[in-house]
Amino acid sequence: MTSSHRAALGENQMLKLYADMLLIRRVEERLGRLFADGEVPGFIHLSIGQEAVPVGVMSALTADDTIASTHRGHGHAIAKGMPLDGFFAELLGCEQGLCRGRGGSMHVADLSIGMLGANGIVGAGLSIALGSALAHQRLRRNAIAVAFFGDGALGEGLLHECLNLASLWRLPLLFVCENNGWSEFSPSAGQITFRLADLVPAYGIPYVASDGNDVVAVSTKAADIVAHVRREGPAVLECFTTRMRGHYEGDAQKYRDPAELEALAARDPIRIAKEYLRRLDVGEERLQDLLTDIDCRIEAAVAAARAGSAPDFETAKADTYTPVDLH
Ligand SMILES: Cc1ncc(C[n+]2csc(CCOP(=O)(O)OP(=O)(O)O)c2C)c(N)n1
Ligand SMILES: [Mg+2]
Repeated sequence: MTSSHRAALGENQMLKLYADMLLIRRVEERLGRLFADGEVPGFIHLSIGQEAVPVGVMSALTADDTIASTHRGHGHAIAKGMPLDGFFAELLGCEQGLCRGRGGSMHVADLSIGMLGANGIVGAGLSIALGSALAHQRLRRNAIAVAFFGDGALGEGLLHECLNLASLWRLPLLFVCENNGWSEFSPSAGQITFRLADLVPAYGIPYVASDGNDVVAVSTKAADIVAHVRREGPAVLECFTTRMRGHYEGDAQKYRDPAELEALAARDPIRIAKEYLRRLDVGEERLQDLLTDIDCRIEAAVAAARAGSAPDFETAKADTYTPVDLH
């Protein structure tokens, strides 16, 4: 990124990026506490440390664009504009949730905002986004699709199929790899023998890398590459980022070097964004007001979700099993 790019972001734009990241951070910190208190059914995977990727990419999208996400999908959902009430109600397994409590953390979706769903299957969002991009193209919509995926998906055959088809059909599809160096409890370097930067040229589509913890870098690169996808077809953006928490909440991370964990604070995307704001002379008081406002919105959504009701057993069962006549 050039210095002119850095200078191009004014106070209001920078504050918006910061606020969007802070919202994700505070939502996930709140979720972490709710999970520890036993209020969230199932597992949750927090994206703390990776907020600059969804916020930076979403800053280049329109409401008509669609995204498909991963098991670590809260940040994508919120950055795309998912309403907090429906989000928390879904995470708490309530009928009032966006998927009536059937999806939960790993399958939260909201088609009305183009969020096609988090997904518990590694790599599955790739083909969902590809289908959405095909629909955009065939129906001549002025929209693109974005597939978020982790570095763990680099070992999946589906990635090859999607890169190949997207290139063949010149689909309006942006592949966004969130490379946090980990796949569950194993360093990706021990599982993946190639670099995405070396693979992508074989498909004849552009590849761009970004510091995934610097929201200015991500948003600047996303603006350029999204413009390319709208004009010409598929591209890949790889964001190098940091998973600041365990693979899932409750993961003690004994497999991680304490020195690596200690070094994470310096790479915190919220801290990096704050430095930009300080350089723009945005005062601490303004940031404090922002935080208070975000926390109020979150508490209101949590209270509403707690007042929600569990799905009715019969309808939940009907949504889960298809009656089969065995005779
Ligand atoms: C097809 C499939 N294989 C294996 C798993 C088990 N699994 C869940 S998360 C994960 C690691 C994913 O790593 P990555 O894609 O880098 O995402 P990250 O957790 O780092 O965000 C694995 C192997 C799965 N959910 N789906
Ligand atoms: Mg990973």
